[in-house]
Amino acid sequence: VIPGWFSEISPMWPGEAHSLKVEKILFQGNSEYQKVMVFQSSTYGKVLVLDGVIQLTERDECAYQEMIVHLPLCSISNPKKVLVIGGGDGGVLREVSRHSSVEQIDICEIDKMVVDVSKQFFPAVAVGYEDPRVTLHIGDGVAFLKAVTEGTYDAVIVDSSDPIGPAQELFEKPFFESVARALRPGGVVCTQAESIWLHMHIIEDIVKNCRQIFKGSVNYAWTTVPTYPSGVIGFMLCSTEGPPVDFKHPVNPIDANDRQSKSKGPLKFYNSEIHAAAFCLPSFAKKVIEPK
Ligand code: AAT
Repeated sequence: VIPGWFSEISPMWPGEAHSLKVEKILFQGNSEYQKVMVFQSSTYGKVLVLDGVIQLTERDECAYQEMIVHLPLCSISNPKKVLVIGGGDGGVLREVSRHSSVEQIDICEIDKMVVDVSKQFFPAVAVGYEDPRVTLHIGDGVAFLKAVTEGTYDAVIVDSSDPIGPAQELFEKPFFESVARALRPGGVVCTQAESIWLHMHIIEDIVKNCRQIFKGSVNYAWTTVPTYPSGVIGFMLCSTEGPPVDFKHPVNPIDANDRQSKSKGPLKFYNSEIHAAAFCLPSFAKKVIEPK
């Protein structure tokens, strides 16, 4: 550990640790669930860290939040009811609220401290909470989904932390089953699905479970986020049985229906070309995820 630097050390990426130079620690606290820290970095703006793992930086959060939202929402026409699991920082809400067809946005985040700290230190991210369509529920996403009436949502977005700690169950089969139940026929889910460089075994497991549960389509997409481990992160995109969803050919372009973009600023990362490209996999990953 180098003095004055933050290093992201975890058994989930043994033998490597990305480091950022720290200008100033702005917040440190222990919530009921995890250690919460915010620091000012030299080159990536403010950084939110939970249990030693980077959740977002001001400079590159756009890549993750825009992709995890617009990949699913641009793949179906007219999304109306959207559920977000995790995502307490509000960045996913900010992106969902760009879609003018959406009428209801529910979010279930386990840790109120993440919400409060984001509102205090990341106003351009937490701006997502200002949309009147948003209802915040503080609680465990697993329990929340079990109580949802069957067929309620057009889309579920699982913006979860890594499967060590409170998010562990969000990567397990029973959770995916309750997501499928909560979706209408032809509804879509997009979940944070780790890195093809580091976690092929986790991805293989998720893919196997999803193929059993989601009778529509099952796809893996990925993007670049420089401050996430290995610099990339992936998403599992699935649809339930019903009207078919072709994730690789978006039917609901965001450029056409971006709403209130003044308060939120314009899209910085997502566009239709990058949407299609995100589903192209390197050969080593394709062999596991899409075996012929
Ligand atoms: N928006 C980008 C940041 C995240 S946040 C992940 C959120 O999931 C955290 O706020 C965490 O408190 C919340 N969370 C964890 N477990 C649960 C649960 N069981 N129910 C509801 N919310 C939960 C993603 C970072 C990705 C990091 C990649 N290395």
